[in-house]
Amino acid sequence: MIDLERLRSDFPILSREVNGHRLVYLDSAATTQKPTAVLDSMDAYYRESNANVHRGAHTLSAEATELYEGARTKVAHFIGAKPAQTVFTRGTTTAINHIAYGWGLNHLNEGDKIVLTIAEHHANIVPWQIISRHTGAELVYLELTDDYRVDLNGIDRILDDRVKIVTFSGMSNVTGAIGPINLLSEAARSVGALTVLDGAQLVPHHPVDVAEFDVDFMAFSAHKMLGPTGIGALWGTRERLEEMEPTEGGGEMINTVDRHVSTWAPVPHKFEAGTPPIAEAVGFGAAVDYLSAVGMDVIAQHERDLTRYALDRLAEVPDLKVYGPDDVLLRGGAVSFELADIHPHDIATILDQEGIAIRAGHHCARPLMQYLDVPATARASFYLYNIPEEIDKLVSALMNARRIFGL
Ligand code: 7TS
Repeated sequence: MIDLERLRSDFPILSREVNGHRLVYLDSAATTQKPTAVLDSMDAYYRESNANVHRGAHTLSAEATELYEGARTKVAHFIGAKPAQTVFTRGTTTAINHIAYGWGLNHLNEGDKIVLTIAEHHANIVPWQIISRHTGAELVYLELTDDYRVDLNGIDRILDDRVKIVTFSGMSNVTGAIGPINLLSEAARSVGALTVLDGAQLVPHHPVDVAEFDVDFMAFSAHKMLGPTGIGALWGTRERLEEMEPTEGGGEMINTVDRHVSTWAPVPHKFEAGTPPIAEAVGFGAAVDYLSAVGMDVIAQHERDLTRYALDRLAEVPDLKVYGPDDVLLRGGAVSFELADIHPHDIATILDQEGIAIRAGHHCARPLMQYLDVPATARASFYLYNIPEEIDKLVSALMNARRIFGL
């Protein structure tokens, strides 16, 4: 059990007011709030140890390097991985771009196929479209079942030896649906394709041991798991990271540089050109420390309880339709919905008047919106600091929205 009152007091922003109401933050799928431990770690780094990493022999530089590499070790261990296979990136988007440009561009050819699901975030669609334009490889989409899960029916017809990459999210930022990670990676293996797991929504909310997934790459973002913006990670198998080309050249990523040729530093540094986001890495390390101290199992259970409560309470609101599975074992706490024919942006604006932050829009998943045949949805999303009272406030604000629209 989480002592929620105590935990919430670790997040200074949760006690602020918005439009005369105590903030109800239900937009953690977009980005999460930050505990004091994360803020303090970054502040202390700048106040006490600020220097560039992997360079000068002076004390501060050594301290900064130790903090930066120490953060890598923390983040790697958080997902059951080795630091040498954990690359710091700007976030999930950059991590997937590294794979697309670093691997895809050099290994894909005309006639090859990239298989993805219709529920992907643009971060896991657009880089592949660009690579497809460069290489002639074709994008093939898996669609969804009636309960918004990836439809594996007919996957045998789709998967053949032209498929080189199968890429999918661990949890949808729109429907909240989880997986099926292992079924997709097994299917991909059976035709020799490599697998990319977009862990942006999975890693923050579930215990993840990457060794339990038979995937080649996994990407995630610090800011969705209590850490700062501007940093995330790309995990890969040693073999794939070795065969991947660097996508950015510059300082830090080289072994030798001559006039016309250079050789690369070993992985993970090969992919970290330039001065890295050092304070952000420190904050990322503090974030995973915080999550581990609470316990990822405990967090996942808390979110399942909250999501169950939210789905039951939302079912009381007339004309409200949820786009996502109902079984909380098959889904996480991103709950997309529509309310009668009120535009999601109007819902979000009305809720904001009561201090309630939700997201409305296409959630960077336009192909999914087209597939669901909606222009946009409203989305409430939960994290470890949310409480049932906040869901009650959401529901009464939605009832209020109905009244405002004369329903
Ligand atoms: N993949 C998924 C599944 C996501 O939810 C997001 C961000 C990304 C990739 C991209 O992550 P970034 O950190 O590189 O931007 N999702 C959202 C969202 O749902 N609302 O705002 C950002």
